Amino acid sequence: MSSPAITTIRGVCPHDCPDTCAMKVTVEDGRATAVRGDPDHPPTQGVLCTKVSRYTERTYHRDRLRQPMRRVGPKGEGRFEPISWDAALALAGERLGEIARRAPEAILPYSYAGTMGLLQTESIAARFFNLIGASRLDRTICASAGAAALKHTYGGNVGMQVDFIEESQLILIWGSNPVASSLHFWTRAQEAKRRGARLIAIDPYRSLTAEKCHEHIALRPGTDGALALGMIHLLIAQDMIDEDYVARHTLGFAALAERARQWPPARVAAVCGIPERQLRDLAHAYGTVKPASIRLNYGMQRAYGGGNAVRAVACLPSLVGAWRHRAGGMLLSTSGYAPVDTFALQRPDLHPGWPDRQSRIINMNAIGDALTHPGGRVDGQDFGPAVEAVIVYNSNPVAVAPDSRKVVAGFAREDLFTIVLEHFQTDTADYADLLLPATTQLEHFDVHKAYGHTYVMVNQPSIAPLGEARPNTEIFRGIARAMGLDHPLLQESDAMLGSQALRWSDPLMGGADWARLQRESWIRLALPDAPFAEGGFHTPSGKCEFASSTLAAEGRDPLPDYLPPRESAEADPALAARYPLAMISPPARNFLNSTFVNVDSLRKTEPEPHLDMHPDDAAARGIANGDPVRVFNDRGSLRARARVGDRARGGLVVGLSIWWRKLAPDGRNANELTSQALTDLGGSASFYDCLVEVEAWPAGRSASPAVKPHAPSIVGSEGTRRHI
Ligand SMILES: Nc1nc2c(c(=O)[nH]1)N[C@H]1C(S)=C(S)[C@@H](COP(=O)(O)OP(=O)(O)OC[C@H]3O[C@@H](n4cnc5c(=O)[nH]c(N)nc54)[C@H](O)[C@@H]3O)O[C@H]1N2
Ligand SMILES: Nc1nc2c(c(=O)[nH]1)N[C@H]1C(S)=C(S)[C@@H](COP(=O)(O)OP(=O)(O)OC[C@H]3O[C@@H](n4cnc5c(=O)[nH]c(N)nc54)[C@H](O)[C@@H]3O)O[C@H]1N2
Ligand code: SF4
Ligand SMILES: [Mo]
Repeated sequence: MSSPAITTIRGVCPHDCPDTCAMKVTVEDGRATAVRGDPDHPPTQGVLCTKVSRYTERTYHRDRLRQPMRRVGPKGEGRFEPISWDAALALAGERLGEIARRAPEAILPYSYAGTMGLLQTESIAARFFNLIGASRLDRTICASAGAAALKHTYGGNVGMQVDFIEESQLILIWGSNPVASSLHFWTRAQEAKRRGARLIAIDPYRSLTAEKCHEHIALRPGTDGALALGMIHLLIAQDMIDEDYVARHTLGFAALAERARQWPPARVAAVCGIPERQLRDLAHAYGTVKPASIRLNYGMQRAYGGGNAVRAVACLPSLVGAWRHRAGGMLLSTSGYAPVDTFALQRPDLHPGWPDRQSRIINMNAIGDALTHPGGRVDGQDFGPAVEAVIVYNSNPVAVAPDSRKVVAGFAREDLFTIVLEHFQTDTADYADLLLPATTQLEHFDVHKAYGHTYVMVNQPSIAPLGEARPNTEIFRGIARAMGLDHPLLQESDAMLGSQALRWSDPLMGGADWARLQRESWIRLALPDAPFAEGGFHTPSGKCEFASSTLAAEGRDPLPDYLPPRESAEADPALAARYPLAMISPPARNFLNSTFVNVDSLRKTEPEPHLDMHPDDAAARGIANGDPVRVFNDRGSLRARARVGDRARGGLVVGLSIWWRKLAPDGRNANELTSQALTDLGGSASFYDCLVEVEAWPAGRSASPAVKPHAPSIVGSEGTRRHI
């Protein structure tokens, strides 16, 4: 008997996580048996998180989709029958071809970051949608408020490098829970702590991270802009400004100082709901301890004023000259450094109207409204054609998009032609007409950049596709062929796409070429350790723009300000009187958005949806720890189990996310309650700008127990939702 052939293949974790780990995949006789962190890749340091350590469990999961399927039952019920690839592609080609000839903008792509690979996201798919002139999707569900803020302040998604965090003496972890969502940053922050650094968490929730920091500032959600302006006020008032750095490398200091004068400590403390002493201590520490770094993340970006809040925080490192040191500055995203050749990958010039007449843009956060819109002119605005076909890949909108009731109503339209490319039969897949099996990262090739470190990387496939699964690129090539589109750019191979993915001549590539990247698996971008020590921001002025020239050119307020959440006592007292509690729904540690929720061993760690509540809020409603509760607002309602304790500050409830609706006891998740309203900058989602009320679920109401999984949702003429 010969021993099994064992090989190790180098890959990349594809998930929407700043850490973008390098993986080593052990393959025995064609089967992946283990996935480990690569010890040689500096950001990974040999460690993967719990979720991805289980990647083989997910890959070979009994429910993996292995063949194309066609819907046989009503939409939402999730009943399918297998069909051949030829038949599936012919069906897709026929339906899409007919719509594309008549009204190309009636076709809508819907995708996000199920994988972050440059090829399996927007390469052939983008070329295909460009060529047919489909509607364009504004991919704003996550990071666009912060991205817009960084663009107006630093000129792009750029910041300090994670590699030097352990040398920081002060780390503000602001709107971020890296223990759950950026493990490798957290490892470095702990090293800094061992070396004497002070860690301060700024978060309305005592997260797994906040509980491990030296201090926790539990401000009211959505008030970060006021906190940052208060810090600016004190830094200036107490002479803690690096005047030389400000004079040489920033724009608009006098105007910013004037704005900050309106934010004295007492006002800030009242708005943020924190003791004034806490603000004073924070400003003093930030103004005196060097080097100081800020790990800013998405918490604050999910409320209306999120863009302005990020702008205000982003001013801080320049005010104190933190950028002078490689362990100082701010890290929100580093994705703007990598010289990705987006034009080559996506070929916007394939669009029939290029460059003057582009297709309409639909904001992905408003998918509920877009799919339920009749089309044409409504309230004086021309929407264009109603959406007739949607192609979903790398995303699970029925679970993750806000205002589920509308999203479900849209996807439930019998006249909507829906294709879903997936690994699993997700909540969204239940509404597909055609469900097409996609390969996982172990089965396909890809090229990656990261948003939490500064390496570009290559993922080699380690196993053959499971069943009949195909890479997204190949599925789009097939759909194009079935529509009779024979443009050669739609048939380029993944290897060819990989060779085009980066601008090799960019100085940041340090002379590396495609052959070297493939040989070495990753390349560190050739950045200076402290990229803005001598200014050189990517803005039009080359300076850190406190007063933004680009915002001024758009006729908007050039300075950062505090804009209260739309759903707050400040902005809407009447609504706050009816729904006095703010709800946030940040990521659960062992899920990755809605990915992994169906992996049994991980779901065991989050056995059911919980709602964290402060003891005062619970007592006022007669709710005890462990009680079932109903959470509701005008958009919908949801059931969860109360977890009463000191994690949520008063006035706040927290439901960790993102559950698959059909795996939750009542067939719903937090997005039943969230709204489609957009943020101030970047048109981002405002998941955490959400007022609710909570009540004890009346005892003995066993007539409304768990709803049967797969239950479709119907929206009646009054907009009321019921399950059948
Ligand atoms: N395990 C795991 N990791 C993930 C994900 C996941 O689902 N699970 N998702 C990935 C994705 S897509 C993203 S975008 C990132 C997200 O990464 P992070 O932004 O770090 O997300 P969270 O870990 O939820 O941390 C956000 C924190 O902000 C807090 N917060 C909420 N509202 C506010 C506010 O108004 N102000 C302040 N200061 N804080 C607030 C929340 O309580 C939470 O603790 O994580 C990625 N990594
Ligand atoms: N209430 C609430 N809602 C939220 C958030 C929140 O904090 N609270 N967070 C928001 C954020 S930050 C984000 S980024 C979004 C995330 O929303 P999504 O990007 O939709 O992320 P996932 O839920 O992980 O779904 C990704 C899907 O892509 C599939 N997939 C993975 N790889 C591939 C592939 O190669 N091919 C194909 N065809 N499919 C693949 C996976 O199986 C998975 O079902 O959710 C947002 N929604
Ligand atoms: S999800 Fe993040 S921490 Fe986990 S393996 Fe992937 S990149 Fe690393
Ligand atoms: Mo995200």
